[in-house]
Amino acid sequence: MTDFTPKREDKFSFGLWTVGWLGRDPFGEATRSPLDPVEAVHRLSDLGAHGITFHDDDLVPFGSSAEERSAVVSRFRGALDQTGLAVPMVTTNLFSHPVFKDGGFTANDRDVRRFALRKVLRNVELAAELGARTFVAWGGREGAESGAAKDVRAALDRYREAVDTVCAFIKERGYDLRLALEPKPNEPRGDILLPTVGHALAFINELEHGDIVGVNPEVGHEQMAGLNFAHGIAQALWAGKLFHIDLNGQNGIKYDQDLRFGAGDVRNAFFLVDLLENGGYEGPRHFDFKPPRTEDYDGVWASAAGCMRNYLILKERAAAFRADPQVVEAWEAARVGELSTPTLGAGESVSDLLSEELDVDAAAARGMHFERLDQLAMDHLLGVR
Ligand code: GLT
Ligand code: MN
Ligand code: MN
Repeated sequence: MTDFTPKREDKFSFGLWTVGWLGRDPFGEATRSPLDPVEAVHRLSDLGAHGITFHDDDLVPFGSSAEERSAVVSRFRGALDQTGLAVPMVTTNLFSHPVFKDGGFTANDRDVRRFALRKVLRNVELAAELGARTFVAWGGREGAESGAAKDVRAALDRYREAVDTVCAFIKERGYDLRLALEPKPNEPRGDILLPTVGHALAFINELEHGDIVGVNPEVGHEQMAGLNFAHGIAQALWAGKLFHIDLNGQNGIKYDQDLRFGAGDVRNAFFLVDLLENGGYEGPRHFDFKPPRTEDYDGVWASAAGCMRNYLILKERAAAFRADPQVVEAWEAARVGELSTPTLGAGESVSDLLSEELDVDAAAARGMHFERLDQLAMDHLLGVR
């Protein structure tokens, strides 16, 4: 057993907007004072994180001049150089300013769409300059409250046009950058376009430059829609499209809670970590959470440390589960491995299949032994094995 101390090679990263969230919500004012991005870099580095991510506006306030921007970026870069913290991902804020009240890429107002695209292209340059490999696009304002106000098919045309334009720009400049779309079902819009991992994957298939577009699913966003997050992640991995991930906690179908990782559905978190560790995902383990507004900065850093600690605990529990001989036996009994055998044998024809008979009563009577296997998983998760 380890002491669950995070190390750089664990590839943990945090959004500047997470530890920097001031606690402002629709019902109340900020409960914390602003956090200097340079301080965030140092604190995260001390906690053992590997990277920090940000929206353009988290680092460089909206409307800054070119001089102000370069002063802020060079000060931030100084902190990165001093600590060795990386910037694995950068994203653009197309949701806070009132100009984006009807969206960025899919706003009905064409001037706004053109402004949004310029804002993203400029931020792509900054991402490349800081060595980011992933560029996230969360379209929180791309949606509607009213069925009459949005032509969804036209909006998807414009969404596709924007994403393809950004990707063509990335390729033209030769940047080593891929785009990751982040789905969310609702909030802040009544209904958001590309609401789930499945919708985003289908959208990517319609793109001209889909080869460099994948997804950045967030735990709570799929769970807000009542979906099984680990299943969504498995499908994204299966499609070769899991470019990045937002880890946090959510308790069921309600507002976006953004709890620290592990604080929501812990069973799903266990199977998720098992999948990430064994399913070929090699990207950052990125936390997108909001330290509750009850906390002062001590609580913020305790919350950030808790995200990483919970991931490492679940990783250790998943490894113990897989190494348990009784689990191996229970897997066998549950025929888990049998699902990897193709349904038709090599060279077998459909007529061979049609000529075969099954004793359906005998097959129907066979128990699947899933409960024993699941209880072993619970025992490991709860730490009693
Ligand atoms: C915003 C949202 C997150 C996204 C961020 C990236 S911004 O905080 O709630 O889920 O990942 O744009
Ligand atoms: Mn997110
Ligand atoms: Mn969220």
